[in-house]
Amino acid sequence: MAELLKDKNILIMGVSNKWSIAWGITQACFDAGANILLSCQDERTEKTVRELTRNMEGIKIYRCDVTDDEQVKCMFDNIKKDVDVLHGLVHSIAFAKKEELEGAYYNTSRDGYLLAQNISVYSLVAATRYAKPLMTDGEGSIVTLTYLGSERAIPNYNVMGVAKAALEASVRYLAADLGPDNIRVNSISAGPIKTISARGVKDFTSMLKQYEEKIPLKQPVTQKEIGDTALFLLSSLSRGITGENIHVDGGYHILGI
Ligand code: NAD
Ligand code: IMJ
Repeated sequence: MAELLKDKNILIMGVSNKWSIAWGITQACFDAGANILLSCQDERTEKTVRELTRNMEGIKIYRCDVTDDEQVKCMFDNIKKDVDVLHGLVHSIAFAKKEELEGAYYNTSRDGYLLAQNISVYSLVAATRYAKPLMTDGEGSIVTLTYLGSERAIPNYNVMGVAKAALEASVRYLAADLGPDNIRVNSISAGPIKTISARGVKDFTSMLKQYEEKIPLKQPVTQKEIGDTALFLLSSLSRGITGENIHVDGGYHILGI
């Protein structure tokens, strides 16, 4: 797999720490020879990411809070100056208020609903708009991360499930928009993984245990497995695939439970 992304410039948004799914994707892409560009939310995550990438030569790091249009624009302006062309974009960002991730979905506040959509969905639309003019090499691949809670009513996922449904619909509309430019847009529906975004979630550990007992492949998925699927979607091996959602969840979604 050493050459799959040789000389390809891949922007990965959403690395915070070594548990981040985006970090698993970064490692897979780096090992496949990509030139990696990372974007982090704030000063604190940037510091952690600089430490994580200390020995990875050539990695570029940007700071971008996706709720701020000016920061998104500024990051892509800087990327244009630094690399001129982009081949891949990975969006691995989601956020909802903690209090909206438990109890009944009908208690979701207007503010909490809009915040989840803004950070978890609109950010993909905005990043795609800025990435498109940089994908000038006759090919491009955009990958985002979703979860089964978009298709099923999974306890506590609530407003995030509705945001992921909108994210998956956005993948289809963006794929239709960008197909003529040979830019593909796909999502990976990952099984539960203990990242910082998952750790604080109500009943997460008991949910993970139930999932581990039931999954056809018997092993919970890891950041590395998500990374390898992202590598496939970013590479020309997947050149016939767009608008698709690939479940990387050990087969959990096929079960009738
Ligand atoms: P994570 O906490 O490592 O990643 C979430 C990222 O979102 C963080 O890096 C954070 O900085 C970023 N973010 C939040 N608000 C932001 C903002 N305003 N501006 C810029 N960045 C912002 O957790 P993760 O589990 O790696 O999540 C990555 C993606 O994977 C998310 O879309 C999540 O919904 C999805 N996902 C996670 C799981 C799981 O079980 N962990 C399963 C399926 C899908
Ligand atoms: C999150 C909430 C509820 C149930 C959940 C999750 N299950 C899983 C997750 C079953 C697997 C993790 N996941 C798929 C996410 O997309 C997490 C998103 C998230 C997590 C937090 C926790 C901390 C916080 N806000 C968050 N926003 C989004 O304050």
